[in-house]
Amino acid sequence: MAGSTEHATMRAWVGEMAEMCGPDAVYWCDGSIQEAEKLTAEALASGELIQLDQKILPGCVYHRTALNDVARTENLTFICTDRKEDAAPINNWKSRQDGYAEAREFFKGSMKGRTMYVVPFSMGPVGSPFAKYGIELTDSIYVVLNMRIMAHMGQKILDILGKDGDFTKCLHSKAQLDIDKRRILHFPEDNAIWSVNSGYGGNVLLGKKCLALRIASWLGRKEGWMAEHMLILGIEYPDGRTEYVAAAFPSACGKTNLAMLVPPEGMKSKGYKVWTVGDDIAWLRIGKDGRLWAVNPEAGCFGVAPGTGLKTNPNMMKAVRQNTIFTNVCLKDDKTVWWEGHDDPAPTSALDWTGKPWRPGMKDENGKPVPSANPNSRFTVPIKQVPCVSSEVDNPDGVPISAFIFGGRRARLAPLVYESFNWQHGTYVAATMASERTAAQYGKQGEVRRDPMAMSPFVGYNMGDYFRHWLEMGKKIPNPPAIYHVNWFRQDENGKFMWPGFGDNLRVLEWILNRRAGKVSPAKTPIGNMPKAEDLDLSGLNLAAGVIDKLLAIDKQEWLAECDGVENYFKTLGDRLPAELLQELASLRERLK
Ligand code: OXD
Ligand code: MN
Repeated sequence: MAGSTEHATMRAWVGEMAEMCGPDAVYWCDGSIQEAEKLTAEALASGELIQLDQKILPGCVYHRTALNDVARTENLTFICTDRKEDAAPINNWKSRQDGYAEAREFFKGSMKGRTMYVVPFSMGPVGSPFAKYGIELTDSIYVVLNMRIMAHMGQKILDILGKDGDFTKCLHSKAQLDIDKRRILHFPEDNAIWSVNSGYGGNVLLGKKCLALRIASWLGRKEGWMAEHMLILGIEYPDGRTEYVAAAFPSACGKTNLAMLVPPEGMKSKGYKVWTVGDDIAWLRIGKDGRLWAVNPEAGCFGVAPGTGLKTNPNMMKAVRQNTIFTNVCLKDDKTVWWEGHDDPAPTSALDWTGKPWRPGMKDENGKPVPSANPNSRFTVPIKQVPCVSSEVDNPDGVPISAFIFGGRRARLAPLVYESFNWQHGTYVAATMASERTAAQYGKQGEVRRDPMAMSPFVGYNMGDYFRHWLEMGKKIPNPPAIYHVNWFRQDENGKFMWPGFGDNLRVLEWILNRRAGKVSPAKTPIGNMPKAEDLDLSGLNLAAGVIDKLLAIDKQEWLAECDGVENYFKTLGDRLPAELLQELASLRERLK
């Protein structure tokens, strides 16, 4: 099929890429259901996909990636700019020239015997002032079908681009899935992304991390808006009003669960409801009313399966009953799926994510339990299937944000919640956020890893310039969101979590919104404003005596030590670190004395 477009530069670029990659055919996707059915049938026939039980899981399919291709490969991900300092100091860097030259060799002839699919897509509601358009060329049907869920895709994008509209040029080839030749390259100066030798979502669904965060953060700085690694959540009050918050957490902090939180009984009966606008990425612009407005650029969720169950995320469990692509989970003999943390009992006989027979209790040669699903196994599901999806999810203007919430996983130090004094202080709080390593990660347990704004793998330019952009945006937003820090993971002397988390986190969000509404006054502390215990609704929680005081306690010595850690971290960020952040550090030290 030719693809109905008169966009001459687009056609020329597709032709040039096809020449390099050498596919047997080029197919322009129209985004229709018929097309998706046809491609699915082809992928089922070739073994790229496996059919699941269509009575129990209608519209669902199963996919396995290569064994060495199960997660984003940050060490193989580069920002390619003419000057190194424009990408430094956190990103891997290559010059534009070197990036293209090396990858061209890997792409040459890589699609021989395959079809090159041309996937026109929009991040953000089509036609919205927030929307950014892209064309992804790929030799993977799995990628086409995932992009169809994760973005708005098809002929309508070509229509809106017309003869000369701007778009991000995205090129992907599985090639040989050779890890030594795997590269995820971003060329922000050319508005282009090249990804080769991977088939894992985060590396190959180029609209997601590559475009909607790395390239978009670059465009946002240039054009005066923000691309952030944030969920967007609406909280409906008993009186029917809805306020929106956006929140950023590093991985393994329950971001998707927070985005779909179920209010605890007491708050449900008060009349609170929660609505999901987005679970991973927010694009934010200053609205005519002087507030910051957010859209979710994605149309689907690419969520981590293990740990998802009716207790942790009942909304997601309902969402993935149909039209879902499961990747690297456990495949049961009855052609349904399972993973660690699923509510169903473990299957007595199944294939694990690598395709090998699996049974409960299996141990590896070192005596360690063998999981049936890869720890980073995923489901790809349209966000509209989430029962608590917001009616505003397609609103081209987005939703107004009342608060930003940042958090990490800290066994000590950080209290349950605190409020920054102003935007500049909030930028400092977000820029210094951190998590302690858990047993699930390599390295020394308890060691603190800084992950500014949960964006360290996703800022498409210099980190100091990114902080500068935050500070500059703050000056331009007449009525900015207030900035909070939360910690759901504080532990007692015995290493037990003190806060129940999950739905009960709404109790903290309620305090935040009460603060925004001026209904409660805070206790002022050196690190920020904190709730008075009596202003948190703890009814029905049965917290042991003294626990809430511990959750809200601040140890000045620990905080002074934290300041030393921050100072060392700032030293690694180079000379573009804004002086304002050093001032904030100095003021914090002063307040702690
Ligand atoms: C994700 C991530 O997949 O942050 O969302 O890695
Ligand atoms: Mn993410």
